[in-house]
Amino acid sequence: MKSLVKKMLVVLLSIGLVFVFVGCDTANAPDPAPAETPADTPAEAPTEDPPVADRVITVGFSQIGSESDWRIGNTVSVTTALEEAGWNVIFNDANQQQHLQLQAIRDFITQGVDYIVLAPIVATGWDGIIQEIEDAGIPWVQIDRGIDMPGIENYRISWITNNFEDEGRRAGEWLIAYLEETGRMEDDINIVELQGTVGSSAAIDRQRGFAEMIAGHPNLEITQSQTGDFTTELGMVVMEAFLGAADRPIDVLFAHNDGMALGAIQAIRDAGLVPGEDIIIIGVDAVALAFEAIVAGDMNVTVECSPLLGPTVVEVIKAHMAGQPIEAEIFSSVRVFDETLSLIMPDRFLSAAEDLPNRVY
Ligand code: GZL
Repeated sequence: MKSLVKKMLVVLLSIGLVFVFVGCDTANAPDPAPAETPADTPAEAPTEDPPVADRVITVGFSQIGSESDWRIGNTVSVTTALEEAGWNVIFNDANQQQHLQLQAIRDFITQGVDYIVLAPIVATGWDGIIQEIEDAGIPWVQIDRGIDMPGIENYRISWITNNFEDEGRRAGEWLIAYLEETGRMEDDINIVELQGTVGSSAAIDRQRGFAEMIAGHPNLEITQSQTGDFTTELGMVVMEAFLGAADRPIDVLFAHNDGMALGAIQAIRDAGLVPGEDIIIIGVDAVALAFEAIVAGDMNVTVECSPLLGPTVVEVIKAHMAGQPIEAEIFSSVRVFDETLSLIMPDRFLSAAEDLPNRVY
């Protein structure tokens, strides 16, 4: 049943429908503090405003798209949490196009939303719209990927994210441990890399972290690196190209997300090779399908990056409404799941088979 719901959500999201998740009525901007009742107000004065945290607000959520199971999990987490808070949600899926995010945010401003939640597709090109949000006096929360803009931390009320560079480092750390454990650390290892969306901080930082970890081992060489835009379809197409262009056997695939890794696995099979054996497959996100592939032996490892940011978004907005202090940056933890090293180094790596029942995205 859950997969049917997810498929329905994917279909609706993919045609870019703008949803309005209705909590209750009224979209009036909340007064940050309950209005004081003037002393000379007659006894039949209207009842006090409800506590600030109980105010019904309208939140505009600008989401990148529905390009991966991670993204869909992020959308479900955030919209569900906002809806469960009793708030009105205006959701926009920008179909992985920055100009549609900019347009959606301008619409939110025109509609006079009380808060904006933004998941920025790439790190640049936001200076103008952020000034427009500032001029409109609308508080906003940044989630997921980063924005490169001087003083950005002074504009948003918080950034709820993951440490992408650490995810890249952990992927490199796992590969080195695996090669050591399998006696291949002195071999010449040919690595190909499926990058995420060009210009996104998730891709830039994962690439940097991975490269940093293997830098001390010149025999570990990234021979081909190209974007698959975080999608399964492009992951397959680009892996086909890697295989066709390789002048020596490919030993390792480092994919910036599990979705691209799963597409690459299909290309590896089509080339008559055995994924997980002929080519070591490393992914990031820790989506359920990756856990299933690891348990089946088709994939070797996934580095967790949590999309379940919704509850924290609600906490941050409620704290802001109540005038309470808010952390400037909030990171989720990074765990690494496989079905090999976790059996001998349980302090460093976790078993995918054990955690599969817990996966929710
Ligand atoms: C990471 C997120 C990335 C995921 C992809 O926080 O921005 O975008 O790794 C998703 O699956 O498309």
